Amino acid sequence: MLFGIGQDRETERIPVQELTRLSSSYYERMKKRRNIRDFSSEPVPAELIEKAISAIPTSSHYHFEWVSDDHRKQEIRNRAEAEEKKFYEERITEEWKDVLKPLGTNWQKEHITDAPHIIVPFKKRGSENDDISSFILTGIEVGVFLSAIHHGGLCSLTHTPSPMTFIRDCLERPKQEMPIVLLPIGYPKEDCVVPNIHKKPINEILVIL
Ligand code: IYR
Repeated sequence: MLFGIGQDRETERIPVQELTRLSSSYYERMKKRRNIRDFSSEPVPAELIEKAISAIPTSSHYHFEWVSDDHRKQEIRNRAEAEEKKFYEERITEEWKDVLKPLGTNWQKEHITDAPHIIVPFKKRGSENDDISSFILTGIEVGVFLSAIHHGGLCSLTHTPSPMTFIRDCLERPKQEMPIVLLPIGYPKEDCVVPNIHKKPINEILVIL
């Protein structure tokens, strides 16, 4: 049988009032998600990360690598900092300087070794035609993962060293896989602060026709 009702498919029609409550509660929770850069080295329950990975839809477009080993994290940090140093000291444009100013970032990337875990999603390269869609699909999977991580009370950072192909070599992944983002996961340091920036109001990002 190719199709079935699916034991794991949500089939129950939830009353609208309850749906409204659930969606407001999701919104209230998600609006508190922030990228953090100051991670505590305190261990986090591995099952929270496992559950968040399990929440991602299964697909053949991606591979996730989970790094907790201190030596590997140090190696990734050294290589990321070498790339970022070139970016901040040589390649940065005036436009990028303006974008990054409120974030206060620089080439130093303590979060890679401070955070107890690093997750690296890889997009698997297919034929030329499906390359863009597999980027998009992997991005969607990363979004589901980040939402689940936040829901589980953990913090994350979407770090995109550029270029980041070195991560593939550090983790000995095959050439047809492209790392798309580096995600430190953990608890915030006690004195962790985030930039005082706000999400755009919905009417600035949405047009209803
Ligand atoms: N890769 C640099 C610059 C940078 C890029 C993005 I997209 C950010 O959201 C923040 C910084 C860095 O990580 O410092």
